Amino acid sequence: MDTLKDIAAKARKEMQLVTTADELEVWRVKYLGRKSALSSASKQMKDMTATQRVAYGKTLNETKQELEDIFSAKELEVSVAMHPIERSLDVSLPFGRKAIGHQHIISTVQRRMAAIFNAMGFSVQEGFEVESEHYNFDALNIPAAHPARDMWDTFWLDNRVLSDASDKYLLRTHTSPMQVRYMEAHNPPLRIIVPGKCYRYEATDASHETQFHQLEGLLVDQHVSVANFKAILEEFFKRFFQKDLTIRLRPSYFPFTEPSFEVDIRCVKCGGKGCGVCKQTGWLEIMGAGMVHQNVFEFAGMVRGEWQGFAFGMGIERIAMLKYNIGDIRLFHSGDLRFIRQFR
Ligand code: FA5
Repeated sequence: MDTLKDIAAKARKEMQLVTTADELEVWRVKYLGRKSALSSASKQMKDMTATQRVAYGKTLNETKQELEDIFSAKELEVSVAMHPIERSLDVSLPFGRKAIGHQHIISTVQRRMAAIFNAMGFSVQEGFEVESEHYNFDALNIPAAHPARDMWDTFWLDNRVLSDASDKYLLRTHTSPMQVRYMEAHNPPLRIIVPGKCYRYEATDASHETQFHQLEGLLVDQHVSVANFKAILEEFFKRFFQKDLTIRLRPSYFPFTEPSFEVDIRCVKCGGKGCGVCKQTGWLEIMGAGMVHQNVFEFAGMVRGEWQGFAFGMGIERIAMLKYNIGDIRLFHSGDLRFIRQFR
């Protein structure tokens, strides 16, 4: 027993002098190795009586445990000394910039547009990306087999996965379905905008995507004219592009507006002189619009002839492309961080 105590005392004393990994290894071999004093001491047990062996074995194990503990503690101490960074951690130091996400350019543009319309009294409404055939087409005066349906190449959904199979479902091709949905639930006068994602089953190119965003607008009151529409839109574009811009209306056709127009703005790049962006015409086609068709009021449950209104639908990506001089619509959803990070 005395030998074990001596070994432990000597080992503790020598450990106080250990400062390097090499010295620690020498200590380990001497006190915990196969040929250590402790190992030789354990061999003496074979000459002891059973009672002595129990007591000796207990002290031997305790001594061994103690030496292993002081070895582990010193090992940690030596390792920290070898890696001073861990020991000298200064929590007040500034840390490296973490890469965090930010708003996507489409969201930024959409919010900017919404803020401008908000200031002009329009509230923001959200529709449904999965729409019924009724709201996307029929209630907008586009019955089945109407040739105008060809204007909106549609992703149809498999009805078997939907519980209510009485209507056909699709991914909305435009934000216009919210016109009827909103008018069914609210009485005029009303002013809303509906920003949101739309889908079309069509080939992609620099200005067409299968998935894009529109911002719908609807104003209904007792006396609304095309002049009101033009004034509001001109004001919107002035505020959005922060320039005085001229807009013009060209006759067009949408089954849910009468009359219908395409809206062009004076080219934001060249101011009308003609450039690559406006294909030398001086004008940029920016959206479809018109005076709400009385059939649409009727579909929404209102009395024919009682109300007037205008509606419009503009492509958010197309407007963003003009504002930020972006040459290809496919960049928005490319996931290319070099593009996305420019709009931080
Ligand atoms: C419509 O979708 C009508 N619902 C707009 C409307 C609303 C007319 C209210 C009258 C009253 P159009 O198919 O032209 O119209 O689309 C409107 C705008 O959406 C286009 O001017 C364009 O800016 C954008 N757009 C249409 N298709 C795509 C596409 N594939 N990729 C990107 N933008 C598109």
